[in-house]
Amino acid sequence: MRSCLKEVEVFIGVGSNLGDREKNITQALKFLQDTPGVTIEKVSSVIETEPQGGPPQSKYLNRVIKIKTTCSPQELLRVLQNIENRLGRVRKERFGPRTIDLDILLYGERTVNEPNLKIPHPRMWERDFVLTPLLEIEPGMRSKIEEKKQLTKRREND
Ligand code: A4P
Ligand code: MG
Repeated sequence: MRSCLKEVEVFIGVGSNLGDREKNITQALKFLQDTPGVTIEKVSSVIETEPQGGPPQSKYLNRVIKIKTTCSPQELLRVLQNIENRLGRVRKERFGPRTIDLDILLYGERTVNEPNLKIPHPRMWERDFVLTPLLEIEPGMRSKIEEKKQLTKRREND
């Protein structure tokens, strides 16, 4: 049964580097828009980015969106994975090329640390392909982003 939750602001990272990348992203947003309990609030510009990590692969298109949702974190993960599957996502190798990748970046102020779900997304603070579009749609997050970036850099240098 669907849990009765109040609406929460959530940021989602969207990436594609296989097939018709723009079409994949547009279709993913349409599926998300059609999901009960999900309202798309803001959509960043699309940026083309060099792949980070994984095997040699082609460039990504990335964007970040802000939604409001009554879905719990686990329900939202299922919704996103269902959309990835509908768009033909095949999971072969970690960080490998993909028609679409939908990651939950932030879910309100909540921290989730479950085997299949970590929020905030563990690698978001070191990724410009996430932070640049996030800042575009949520400029109020600048100081939080700077603080987290510094923390990540310090940890890397330790
Ligand atoms: N999972 C845990 N936490 C989350 C979360 N917050 N949101 C689990 C979504 N999923 C989460 O993901 C693997 C597992 O992560 C899922 O089963 C879920 O239970 P996946 O999407 O199946 O596989 P993946 O994407 O290859 O792994 P992962 O760890 O999600 O990779 P990333 O960190 O998403 O990195 N370079 C550029 N320029 N642009 C990109 O978009 N993306 C990646 C993928 C690498 N390099 C990139 C880009
Ligand atoms: Mg992913």
